[in-house]
Amino acid sequence: MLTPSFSCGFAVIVGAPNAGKSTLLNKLLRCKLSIVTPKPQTTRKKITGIYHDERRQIVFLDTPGIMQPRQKLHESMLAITRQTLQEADVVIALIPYTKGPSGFDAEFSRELFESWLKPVSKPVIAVLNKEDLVSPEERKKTEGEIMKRFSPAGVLSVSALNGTGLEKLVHTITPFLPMTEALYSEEMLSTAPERFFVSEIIREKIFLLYGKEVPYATEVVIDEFREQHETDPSKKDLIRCSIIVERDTQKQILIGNRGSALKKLGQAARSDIEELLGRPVFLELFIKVRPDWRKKQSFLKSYGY
Ligand SMILES: Nc1nc2c(ncn2[C@@H]2O[C@H](COP(=O)(O)OP(=O)(O)OP(=O)(O)O)[C@@H](O)[C@H]2O)c(=O)[nH]1
Ligand SMILES: [Mg+2]
Repeated sequence: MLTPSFSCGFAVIVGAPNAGKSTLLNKLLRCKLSIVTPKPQTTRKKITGIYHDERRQIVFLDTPGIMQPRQKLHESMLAITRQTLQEADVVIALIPYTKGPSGFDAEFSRELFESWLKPVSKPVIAVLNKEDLVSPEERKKTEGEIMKRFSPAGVLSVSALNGTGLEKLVHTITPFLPMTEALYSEEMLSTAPERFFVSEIIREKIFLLYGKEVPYATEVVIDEFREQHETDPSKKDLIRCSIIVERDTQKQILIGNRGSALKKLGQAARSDIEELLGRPVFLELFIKVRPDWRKKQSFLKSYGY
């Protein structure tokens, strides 16, 4: 009897900020691994999510959105996206449907295919996202247009938000993966450590709770993650983190009137962290001012960029 074939490889998700890359990763994995907010440039680092089923293992890599860099932090984010593309067996070019005559951002898509994907020489599947916003006729027309202009190896539409089209996406990806056994054991959802996800949850809450300026000027660093429950189950784990901002005014905004904003942030973050870890934690947040950290190589490096 023939053994059923098994495929395993890397699918890198790239696209503009807000295209829905992180939403797609989470929906495919049925787990909230990558943070999602309505604000662009939410994701700053590579996020690994491992999809398993009986026929394949797909290591999805979510990346920072491609934009015009306006500071050193952006350059570091784009370098992460560029490096991650090198790992791909197949690239998912995620293009959201937009209102307007062409149905998608034609100019950005040309830039994506010409400047980013062509030099990488990997098979590309164009995935049109947010299909919930358009009619079936518009979908067909835009898919045809994308195929005509950029000749990807495949084109299809999904709604990362509603989960439609994802089964087809998984099937479309599979032929591009090497036929080889699984790289990771079945219970593994990611290769990143818990503390990384903890810092991302805090960043997400900052994006959701504060206005326009503060989230972009903020970084979160875990200073201490003391897993006390292992030695003494009656003790909660202790997580101490620094929230880095660029200016004192931003620190004041984060703290809010008599600490009310920071308290809200801490509560929202702790609740999600406890859900992720499946155990109660003490969360301590400290705010530090590091002038112009986004422009300084030494800071960026120490924050993992
Ligand atoms: N209507 C609709 N909205 C979606 C869909 N997918 C994502 N969104 C929304 O688009 C916004 C951005 O989603 P993200 O997943 O954070 O986008 P991203 O591409 O990861 O963005 P960056 O990390 O900033 O590059 C969020 O408000 C999502 O809820 C979709 O299929 N339909
Ligand atoms: Mg994202």
